[in-house]
Amino acid sequence: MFCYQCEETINGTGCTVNGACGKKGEVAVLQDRLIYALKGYAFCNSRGRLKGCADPAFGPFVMEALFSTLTNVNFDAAYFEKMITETLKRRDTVRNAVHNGAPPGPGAPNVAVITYEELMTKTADDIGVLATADTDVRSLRETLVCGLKGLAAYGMHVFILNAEDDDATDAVYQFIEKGLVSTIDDSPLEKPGTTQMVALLLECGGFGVKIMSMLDAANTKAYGTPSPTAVKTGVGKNPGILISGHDLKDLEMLLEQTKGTGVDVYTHGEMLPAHAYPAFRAHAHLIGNYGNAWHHQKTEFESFNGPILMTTNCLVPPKETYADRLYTTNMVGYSDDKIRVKHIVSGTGGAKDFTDIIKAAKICLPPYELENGTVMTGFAHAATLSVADKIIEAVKSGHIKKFVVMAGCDGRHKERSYYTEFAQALPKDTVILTAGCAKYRYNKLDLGEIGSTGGIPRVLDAGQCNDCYSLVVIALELAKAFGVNSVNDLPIVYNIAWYEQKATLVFLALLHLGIQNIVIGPVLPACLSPAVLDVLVKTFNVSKNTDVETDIMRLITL
Ligand code: FSO
Ligand code: SF4
Repeated sequence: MFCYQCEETINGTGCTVNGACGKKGEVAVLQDRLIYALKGYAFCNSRGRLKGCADPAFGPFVMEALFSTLTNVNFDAAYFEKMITETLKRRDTVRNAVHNGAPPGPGAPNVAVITYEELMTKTADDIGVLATADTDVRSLRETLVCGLKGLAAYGMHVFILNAEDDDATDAVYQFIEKGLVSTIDDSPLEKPGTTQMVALLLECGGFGVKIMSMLDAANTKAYGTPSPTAVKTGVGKNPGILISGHDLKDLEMLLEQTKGTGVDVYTHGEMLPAHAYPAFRAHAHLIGNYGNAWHHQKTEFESFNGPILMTTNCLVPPKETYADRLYTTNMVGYSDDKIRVKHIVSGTGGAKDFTDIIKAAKICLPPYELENGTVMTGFAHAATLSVADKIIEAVKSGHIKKFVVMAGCDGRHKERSYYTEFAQALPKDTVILTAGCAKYRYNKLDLGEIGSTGGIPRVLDAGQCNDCYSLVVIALELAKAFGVNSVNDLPIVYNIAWYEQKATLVFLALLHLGIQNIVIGPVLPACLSPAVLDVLVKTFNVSKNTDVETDIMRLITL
């Protein structure tokens, strides 16, 4: 196997035997085969589009398949075998339609004709990341594939909420198709700096902005406008179900089905911002948020005592002590030699039956209390901009000197303590704007409020990682209010933490918006070759974080 799609990749270069995330080599090569099959499906569908016979279900299927290959989503070999079979079946249907049932000509690329049996003999060297020999072309292709995975993940949430806007959604699907096809185009490519591939990366970022805005609108339409909310971190006396991941529709269905059962519901990890939506707050049995970011789950799932529903990433291979209380849904899955995690399937119209989980919860002990306080969330764009006057006044009067965007992901490497220390070291006239699970490194610190104005907390959590969109809206509105031409002229700096491929998409989205001087860490993505990185440095002045003192000096003091 060879996988270097996430921050944890071994030695900063690539996982080659098993993944640091727990993904087995066998599953990694199945994921490579699925991606290869998807490229063939995209190729044939692009031909079908020209002839008016494209597969109308291409978009949702490809999004689900791409999402399943994101870090910490699916560890189940059988799932990938099924998806490869289905992808090839769909590819053949559309290819046959293109050729009116005739066999493809001798010039057809291998991705368009390879059979299941042939594909299952292919190794990572044949069809995976390293199959592209040129390191810069490989870098551009794999960065794009990571961006497409992020796009697919957010697109899937829009799809699940039935919030697709036909034209916009179709443009996203066509871009995913174009992006996948671009990775099998072996015609001579120009070198980075002027290549079409760099343009494609920025185009991917543009679609990232679009899909995050659609998801923002979909969430607000379905669940109301988020507002600042103090979420309890303690526990009640009833047994509970813990829901993790990003899927708000699953939370909606779970809350409905647990009503009046005596079973409480708690959020975990990236589900924390759900508490800020009026539709969820209305449920008295949604008690609070249990625990911290995803990588603490081995201890937190154990002490929770009740069932856990994992709706998206980030799943860590479970311990046997709680594996029988763990359930997956959507494209999440886990199985190994000893454990097969139970999976909840979708029925008609996406309906799910959580009866088994609720039944299991009833015989569990209440959660063991880990802490007992509150944590704030809900500073999405509408809430933050409703106090724009106060914020603008605080900037003008010098009470706020800088906004520091510290969005992104948390992770388990010990260097991540940098983010806690950086937040603590920031001067008191700075405000942290955050989204994503990166917030857990500082959202429980008492960093206080802004000087004399009061009422503006120094950490404003906009929500899940896709709610980075809110941070963009806030920046654009502040630019208007201050009458500057570009968000780069605002007193906003970026110190982003990344872990997986949704963060790659968010990063590309920021570049698409022309944001300069972004600092990322705790390491640079391994997929960036020196030449591609050089383009990003020269065009956007992107850099890696260093140490707290140096970064405070260069981002805040100077
Ligand atoms: Fe975190 Fe995991 Fe939301 Fe990611 S839970 S790391 S960027 O999957 O998706 O922020
Ligand atoms: Fe390694 Fe990350 Fe790939 Fe897992 S997802 S195999 S940790 S690079």
